[in-house]
Amino acid sequence: AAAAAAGPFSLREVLDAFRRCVTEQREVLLEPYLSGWRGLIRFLQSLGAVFSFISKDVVTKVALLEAHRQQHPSGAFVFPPFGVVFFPPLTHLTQLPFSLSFLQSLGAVFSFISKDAVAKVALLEAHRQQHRFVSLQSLVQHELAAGPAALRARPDSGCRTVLRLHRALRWLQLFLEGLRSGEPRTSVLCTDAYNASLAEHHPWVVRKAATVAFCALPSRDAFLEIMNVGSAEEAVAMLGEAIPYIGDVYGITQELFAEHKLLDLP
Ligand code: 1PX
Repeated sequence: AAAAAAGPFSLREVLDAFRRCVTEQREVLLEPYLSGWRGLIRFLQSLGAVFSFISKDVVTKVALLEAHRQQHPSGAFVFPPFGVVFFPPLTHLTQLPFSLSFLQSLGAVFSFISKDAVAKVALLEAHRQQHRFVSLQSLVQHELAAGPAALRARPDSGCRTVLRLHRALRWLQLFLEGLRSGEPRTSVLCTDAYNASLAEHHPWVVRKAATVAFCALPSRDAFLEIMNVGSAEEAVAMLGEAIPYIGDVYGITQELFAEHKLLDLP
């Protein structure tokens, strides 16, 4: 597993992890659950790397132009303005005025999202190892033993952390379903999936930042390619295989949290 974690992202590995998650007794195993998340995070980090690569490249070019300008103060070229104005509704990045600070802030949004997910996965991994939890069910049972009030008061509980990832898993399920459906505008897919899942749990400023960053997502074809499972047809076929497993994990978790009234843990 350690060796696999070093390679490039592949949807296959995420599919395998979520497939291994659910036991015959309908328990959700924590080890594959967290492996699946690690795979997803690597994907997100590669998106972040693209933005930081682009913005570094722009920084270099801007510096070069600035040097030219200073050398020839009477130079003829006019520099594009660097302010950013957001005009919603946006559906694609090209609708935005070009700006370096905008590119950098997109990179920052994606790295913020992946840092948050990394921190949550690490916290859960620590809980799992400390208590040798095998399943999500045993984690919930253990934390509930102290009483619901004590659980609600803990900002680092496994339950509230799982709940955050659980909501994000719903986003993933919807987004992948959208990709499979054939809709080419990934920004629309991503925004719709987000509005139907995570958005209601996020404050206004996070919703706005996320929605703007979605406009910069790669095309559907690029997504199918980065999934690393072969041709576009093969990628779509694998999505068809993966979505039910993800849906199953989501459904069992949802039921478990509803049963114990944990769906609104602060
Ligand atoms: C082939 C497609 C694969 C796509 C894989 C992408 C993996 C996405 C992983 C997203 C993980 C997001 C976890 C967010 C958890 C969360 O809700 N955290 C918030 C609350 O936490 P707190 O501890 O404070 O209660 C926290 O405030 C963080 C918010 C960050 C903004 C989250 C926006 C998430 C948008 C969904 C991901 C979009 C990624 C686009 C890539 C396709």
